[in-house]
Amino acid sequence: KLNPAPASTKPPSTLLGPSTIPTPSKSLNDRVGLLRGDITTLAVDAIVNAANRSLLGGGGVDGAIHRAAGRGLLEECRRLNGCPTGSAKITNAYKLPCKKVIHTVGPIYDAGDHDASEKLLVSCYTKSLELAASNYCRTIAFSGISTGVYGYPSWLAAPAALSAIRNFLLENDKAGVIEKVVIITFEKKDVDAYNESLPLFFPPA
Ligand code: AR6
Repeated sequence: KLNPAPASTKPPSTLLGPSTIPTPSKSLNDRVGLLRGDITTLAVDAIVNAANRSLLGGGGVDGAIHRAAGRGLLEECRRLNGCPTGSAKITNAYKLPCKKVIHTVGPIYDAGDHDASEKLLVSCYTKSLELAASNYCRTIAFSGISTGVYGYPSWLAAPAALSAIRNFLLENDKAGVIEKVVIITFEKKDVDAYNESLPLFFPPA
């Protein structure tokens, strides 16, 4: 069920051109959900980690995922030889309740070149969904990518993420592998950003 949009201070609707105004679709909306909590507790098929290019762990959600998964995850990540920004790699989940971990590397936000940052962020979501589908992961949960240490403002990241998810479900997932995409937020700023953007990209049918 979609959350109601709170009063807006920064209208992300300005990011939507007239040709991209989404049409309502109940079946599409049923495939996307918003939760607040800790991604390491979710028993979905795949969770998406906001990693860095080394894939060897770090702070934020990456640190939480590695701590909860245990040493096996780090050992597998060592064999992956890192990952470029905007791309994604998949591993097993070890002690986590999910089945797989998809590690994606978001951009460090560059306000001077917003378009380049946005392209990379969209690519993170698209590549992660592609990997999930090709590994038969039907349920996937995303934490915010780049919205912590990497400084991407949540109110700009949320519409980019939702646009990528919507496009993937409509255009790329013709076989309908992905049943549910969960966005799990941790902080109030992220909750507010998604509450504002969700009805724009997934309007109530
Ligand atoms: N569950 C869900 N979301 C979380 C959790 C959690 N347990 N912990 C944090 N978040 P960040 P980035 C949210 O900084 O900006 C690491 O050191 C958080 O509120 O984890 O992509 C990596 O190794 C924020 O909205 O990732 C990289 O070096 C979102 O997760 C660098 O940070 C992402 O924040 C990546 O920075």
